[in-house]
Amino acid sequence: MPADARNLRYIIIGAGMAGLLAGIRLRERGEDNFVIYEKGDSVGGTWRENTYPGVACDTPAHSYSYSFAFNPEWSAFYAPGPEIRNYFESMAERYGMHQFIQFNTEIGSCRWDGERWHVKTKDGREDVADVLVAATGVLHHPNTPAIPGLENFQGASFHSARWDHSIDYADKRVGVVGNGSTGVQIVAALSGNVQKLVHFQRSPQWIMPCPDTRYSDEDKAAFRDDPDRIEDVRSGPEAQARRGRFLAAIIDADSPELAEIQSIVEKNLEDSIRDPELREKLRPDYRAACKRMVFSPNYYEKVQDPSVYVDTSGIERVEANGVLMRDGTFHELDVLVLATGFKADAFVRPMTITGRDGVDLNQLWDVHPKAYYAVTIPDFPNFFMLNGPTGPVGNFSLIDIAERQWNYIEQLVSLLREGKYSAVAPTQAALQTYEQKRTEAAKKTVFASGCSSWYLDADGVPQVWPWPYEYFMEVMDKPKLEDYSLTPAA
Ligand code: NA7
Repeated sequence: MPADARNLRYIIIGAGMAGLLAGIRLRERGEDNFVIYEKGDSVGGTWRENTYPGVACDTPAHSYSYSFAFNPEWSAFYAPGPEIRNYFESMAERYGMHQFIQFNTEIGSCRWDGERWHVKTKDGREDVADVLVAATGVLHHPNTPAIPGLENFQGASFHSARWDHSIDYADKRVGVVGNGSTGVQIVAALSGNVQKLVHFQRSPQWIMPCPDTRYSDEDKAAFRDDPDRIEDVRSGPEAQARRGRFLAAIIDADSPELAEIQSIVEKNLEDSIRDPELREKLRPDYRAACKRMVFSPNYYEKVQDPSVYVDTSGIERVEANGVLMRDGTFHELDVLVLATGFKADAFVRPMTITGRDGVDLNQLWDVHPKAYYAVTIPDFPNFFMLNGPTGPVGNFSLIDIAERQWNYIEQLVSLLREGKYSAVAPTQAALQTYEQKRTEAAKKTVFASGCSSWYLDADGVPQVWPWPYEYFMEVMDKPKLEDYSLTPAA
């Protein structure tokens, strides 16, 4: 136990990448008065839930690793989902996290009583803490589409994050609704491995080609022997150039960088799709990177397999044995996969979080979720979010983001540990200024250049970090205490 003036108790919600990070960091400084509540039965969050064929992370594996726990054993430049899940399980093991995690425990509500957080689990248990950390993930609650007749389908139908592994797909006619990163990965993986595959696309997606690089035993040995090689993949000149180009492109839709990305994805489409009719079906009418960029080494190749049909004519309704399209085409199907994304504005919800003087987070977030620099909220003292609303999300490593946010949180928490203050929360004015600046900048990003996506709120404003990543690094480096209201300890 560190020799702090105050021995704080912490509650962390979620044992995915970010919750484990918080636990590991606390443990590292000798803290043991904390618990991680996890509603699932194992660690890994999104990598535990998404087990569909082809699941992989589109951030390079060496970047999608904790900065303090490189993994020379990644099998590929883009790691497959099961390997990432194993990585987090091994992290939980290595850093002794299991003793702190309570699995199968869903939190129902959290209430600030003026001094501490009172947390109630769905099964009726109660706990109290000085500090509450929400590490509940970004894309977590499946979005079930309102497609007429979906409930009448007699075959197997499920969301991509609830993959049914009991089915032998080889002799099945499978439909996949949705062509975000998930739908594209599923179709590429199932193509040629099922009897018939229909990919239902409401809006086409630009596809960024990416290398399908597998690491050989020699590569892994080299990474093992020289961690600088890993550092180079994470932040060497190539990584910096890639990140820099992408960043410049998203924050300015008129930048030469976006023009370059546009020409890459257009060339990918022209060079890869032979049939002109299919090529036009797959050609978006909005700019590259407006929707979250889909990376794929093989979707265009796989979608041209004779067993695959891309239907863009719009779903009229689902019937007992298939899907009827608006142009009258009927696709008889045995399985219907809903790769239809997530409720991206849920964050900690549906938990009830009640702050100072009974302020309800759900009401505060009625229009859209807000948080000061994505981490803290006025009237919710000692409450911190990892990968909360308006943080950088598009195609960056969420691990790097969470690590920087933890560094920031850690500095605020240290004010409590020192015993001078009992509560810390940003001021309303600080959040307002942040939101105003952010909204103005967000309207200029490529995400607002004319497409629908899960980045946009009801008014069409992107709920994202609209500035350079360097600025995020800078603000996470040191909290501006003048933007915080600090309650002196009694
Ligand atoms: P996304 O990127 O939100 O994609 C969802 C897809 O589902 C997208 O193609 C949608 O079409 C489609 N969709 C959603 N509702 C419907 C209905 N009602 N009818 C037809 N099609 C529909 O989710 P993903 O799971 O692919 O990816 C989520 C993130 O996971 C990804 O960005 C990475 O961060 C990892 P639309 O484009 O809206 O026309």
